[in-house]
Amino acid sequence: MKSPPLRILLVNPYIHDFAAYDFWAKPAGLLLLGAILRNQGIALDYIDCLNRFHPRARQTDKQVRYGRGPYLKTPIPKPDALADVSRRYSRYGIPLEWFREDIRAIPKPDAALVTSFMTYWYPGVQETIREIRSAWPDSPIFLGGVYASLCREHAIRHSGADQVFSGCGETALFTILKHLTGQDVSGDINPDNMDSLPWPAYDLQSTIAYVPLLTSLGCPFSCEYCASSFLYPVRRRRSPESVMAEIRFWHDRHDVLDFAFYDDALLIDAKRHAIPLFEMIIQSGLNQTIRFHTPNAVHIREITPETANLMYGAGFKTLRLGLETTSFDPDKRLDVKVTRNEFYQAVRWLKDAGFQARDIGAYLLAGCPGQPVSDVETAIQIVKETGITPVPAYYSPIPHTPLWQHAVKSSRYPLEDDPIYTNNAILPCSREPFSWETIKKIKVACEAA
Ligand code: B12
Repeated sequence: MKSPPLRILLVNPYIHDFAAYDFWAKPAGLLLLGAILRNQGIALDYIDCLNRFHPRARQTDKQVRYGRGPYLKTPIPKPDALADVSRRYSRYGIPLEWFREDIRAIPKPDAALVTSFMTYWYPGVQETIREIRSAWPDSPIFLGGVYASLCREHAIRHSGADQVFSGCGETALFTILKHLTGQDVSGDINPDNMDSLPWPAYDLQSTIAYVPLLTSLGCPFSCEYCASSFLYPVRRRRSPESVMAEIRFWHDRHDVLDFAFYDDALLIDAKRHAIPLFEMIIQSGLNQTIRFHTPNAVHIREITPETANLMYGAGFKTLRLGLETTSFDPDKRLDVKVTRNEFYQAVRWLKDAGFQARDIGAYLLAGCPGQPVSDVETAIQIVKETGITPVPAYYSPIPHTPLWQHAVKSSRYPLEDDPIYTNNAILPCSREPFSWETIKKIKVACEAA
């Protein structure tokens, strides 16, 4: 097919927050769109405001364990809405001057595509869009991603983008291309068939410290606090062969050693999905050199002696388990996934398979509406008895989830007025004004021997 002579700029925006860390966080969706555009013959520029490996960044601290590491940061004033929070607020990412220079160094784009993640990071999205606009006032700016999907109306009013796209980016992309070229450009991809999609263009980065793997979309559970079933109502999966080919590609061509699974439900229906994939990895021999991580957590109930042995054998190094809470009361709404015995058993099987306790963490929700701190402390105790690490996951209220209305009622902030209040760092659903006390209590409980 004849390619339209276009040039498109992709931008991963700044984060404004009290804390942020590159915990294998890459804009997989935006770079997937980049790969589709590149296959259409469209010229691309990519600016990653969060690039830890920017050529002007100091060479120290580049590579922390397994590719993770701290972002560059610049302290900035807090938004007025968060004035009562006694913590420092920063712009995470490259200094603004570097961004300004980089953006003026590229040829004028026909359009800019900006992605977004956490709802409460929208000030970083606004700032990024403002900078693009000031450099290229005539280029249309399109916004998509998680914030654009969860807070569509807010993004339309406040992001500064010319158009906001919620949901599936592949479909949006063809609308954008039609708008820019006047032609139908659909290529041969079908968003419902993940195997028809190219692999995200991680090679647009200056350094590939690790590669995220997305082997499936969606989750069969609908936990009250989670937006997965709103964002991906239909579950889709790739074939194990396609995932294996992608792993091989990044390792063989780009020497990538660390891979992070982004799936919401990696181990679900393991017989047809994860197990054949893990077996292929073992057969390939790549398990001797590469390492896998599950920062987005796996379902504890799906850990069996078989999956535990295969994960260990395939080269999984750091594991996060989705425990969430240990108030194992079937009427409570946060713990639909697992019982106490299932948790103990899963940890035993993982250790028997060869995992070191220190490489396994269990996520525990903290700061949910009506959740007493003592619940979290008990959960921390239960996790510590097994020798693995409790990892607090501070609750961020998310629009379109079942818990949202309850969160709105319990919060001391007007959550519906401004997504800035959904920042999990300020425990928005606890009744008292922000104080370090609760967070300190949880930290101390996690650290105590
Ligand atoms: C992987 C993941 C992570 C990774 C990092 C991801 C990253 N890149 O930063 C890790 C594990 C580190 C992580 C951490 C957290 N996460 Co998270 N994460 C996800 C997850 C599972 C997938 C995101 C993803 O990559 N999806 C796949 C890609 C392909 O999708 P996508 O980016 O949305 O892109 C598609 C479209 O949006 C669109 N698109 C994207 N950009 C653009 C641009 C344009 C112009 C267009 C047209 C389209 C478009 O096209 C793409 C293809 O269709 C989502 C849930 C989900 N299922 O989406 C939660 C999610 C985003 N995370 C969430 C949360 C709460 C967290 C944590 C705060 C958890 C905690 N309590 O500790 C932490 C904090 C992160 C931090 N502060 O750094 C929440 C968001 C909450 C909020 N208020 O916004 C989500 C929604 C999960 C949930 N609980 O419901 N997360």
